[in-house]
Amino acid sequence: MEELLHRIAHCVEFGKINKISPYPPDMKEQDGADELTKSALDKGISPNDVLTRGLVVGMEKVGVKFRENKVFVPQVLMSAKAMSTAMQHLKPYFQSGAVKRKGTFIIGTVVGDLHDIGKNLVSMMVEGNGWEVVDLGIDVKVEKFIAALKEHPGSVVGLSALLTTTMVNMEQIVKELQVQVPGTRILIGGAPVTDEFRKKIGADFYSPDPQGAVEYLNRLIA
Ligand code: B1M
Repeated sequence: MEELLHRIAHCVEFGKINKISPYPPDMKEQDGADELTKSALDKGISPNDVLTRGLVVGMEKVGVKFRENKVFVPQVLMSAKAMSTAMQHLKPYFQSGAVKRKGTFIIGTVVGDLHDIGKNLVSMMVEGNGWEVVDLGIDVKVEKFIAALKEHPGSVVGLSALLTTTMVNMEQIVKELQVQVPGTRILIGGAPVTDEFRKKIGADFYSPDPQGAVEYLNRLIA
């Protein structure tokens, strides 16, 4: 069992989706996250173990390597693809409640801003870490965050901005959320954002990268 979970983690870490996937070249024609996850479940390994001791372990390793500039965006995207392909096998267990998500994370790029590459990476890493992610997309107004919070009470909110002209919109969103849905935890990020700015606008946490976002969320439920 340990060996199989280790292989699943390895496939996610190196972005090996399935047997026919040519990437990475040194794993050509080997089973990928897809086949190994199915095989683990068929062998009776619990879906929770497959998730937390296999898939999530691989995704965490990628997050740390990305933070340390040891891998880059394309590798993270391949890992996320391997993860999401494997997750299809776990879907029925999530639906039946046999596997529980850690919590819900609502994320969006703030109003006026159309950049979504960084936001998508955060979204994928958080999802790959066992959280349910509600991705509201780009150019998101405060009303949409509030509506999502009403639908998913108690969720943590993530705001992304890439422009100096739109990071100021974060302030308005944070203030409004604090009034409309008090107690909501708000995490912010994006290239021009800093911790100093976070303090100024009263958000709860700033992360410069996806792994920091994952670690913050996991600390909240520890
Ligand atoms: Co735009 N753009 N862009 N752009 N664009 C930048 C951001 C810019 C720095 C380019 C430049 O001038 N050198 C500049 C901003 C200047 C500033 O305000 N300081 C700029 C500009 C000016 C513009 C336009 C105004 C250009 C124009 O039309 N005149 C326009 C604005 C449109 C709008 O949003 N209203 C515009 C448009 C675009 C495109 C649509 C063409 C395209 C976006 C496509 C897309 O996202 N689907 C685009 C792109 C691609 C860029 C650059 C080249 C790349 C951004 C990116 O994706 N980086 C960028 C220049 C650059 O960075 N070299 C630029 C990769 C990504 C992985 O990093 O998004 O920083 P990043 O995300 C990181 C972290 O920041 C963090 O994690 C991610 C992974 O490490 N992170 C979070 C992000 N969100 C987080 C949330 C968190 C936590 C961490 O918690 C919630």
